[in-house]
Amino acid sequence: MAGSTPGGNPETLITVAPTGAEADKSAVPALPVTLNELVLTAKECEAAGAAVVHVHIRDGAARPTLDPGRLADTVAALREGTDLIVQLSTGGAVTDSFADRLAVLDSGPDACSLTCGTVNFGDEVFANPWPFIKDLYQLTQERRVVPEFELFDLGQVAALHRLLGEFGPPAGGHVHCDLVMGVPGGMPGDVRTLAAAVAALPAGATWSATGIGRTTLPVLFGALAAGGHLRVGMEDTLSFARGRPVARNAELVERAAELARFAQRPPMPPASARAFLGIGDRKG
Ligand code: KMH
Ligand code: ZN
Repeated sequence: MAGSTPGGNPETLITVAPTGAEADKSAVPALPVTLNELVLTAKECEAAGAAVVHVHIRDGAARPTLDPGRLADTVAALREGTDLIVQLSTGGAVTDSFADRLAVLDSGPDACSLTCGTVNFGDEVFANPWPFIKDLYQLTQERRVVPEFELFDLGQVAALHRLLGEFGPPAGGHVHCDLVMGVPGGMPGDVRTLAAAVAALPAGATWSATGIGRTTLPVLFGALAAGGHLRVGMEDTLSFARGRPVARNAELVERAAELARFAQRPPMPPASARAFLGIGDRKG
């Protein structure tokens, strides 16, 4: 399988996605929505073993926003407070315009998400038509922002092959994907589907996986067993165990790190993750 051990990476890249655009702060008080809450969360998650933070931000009323000033402040504050790789979401919320999603790159993140196709998203649609995908990809190349290819379905793997074939390698030269599994409307979060998706990835690509909601643990165990990397966080799951809500993002990172160590693939520190993903040091 592409990017698998043995012979692959002896460490596990852990990404935390602490907020997302969907959960409601009034229903989920532990969700980090202010800049302070986000930076504190990021620090705790770094201490627990995360190397990348996948960032969605909220406005003063805790609603999702792509406000450029807030995004720039967020990038600066995360860089000031942590060594984490700052990956801004270009997916935003399902209601965000393509123009606003492209403008996310103006905030100068280390990395960004880039979803490779449209997917039903519960009762909504997460729109990523080909013209938008290729505009965003070319912008990442121009701005030297390293994309993480988000794959919600097997057809999106085909779009990734097309993208690389038509426009060449990404900034940094390395292809890293994130399999987002278990979204209602996307690929299911099970090991059979995980294996099929990984087998279809471009040669030399590495990958993380995350399972939404109840698929979190099967996907986590499957990814570790197959030599993949991990994404966890309250964007993807709000339950730590049956009937027990997540109390803080860091406990999801702590669990992932413990299982990674148990699998003899300890968490990858941020400096190694930069080299692994082809991201230069922007702090120096
Ligand atoms: N909030 C979803 C509609 C991404 O961050 O790039 C899209 C999403 C993917 O979360
Ligand atoms: Zn996201």
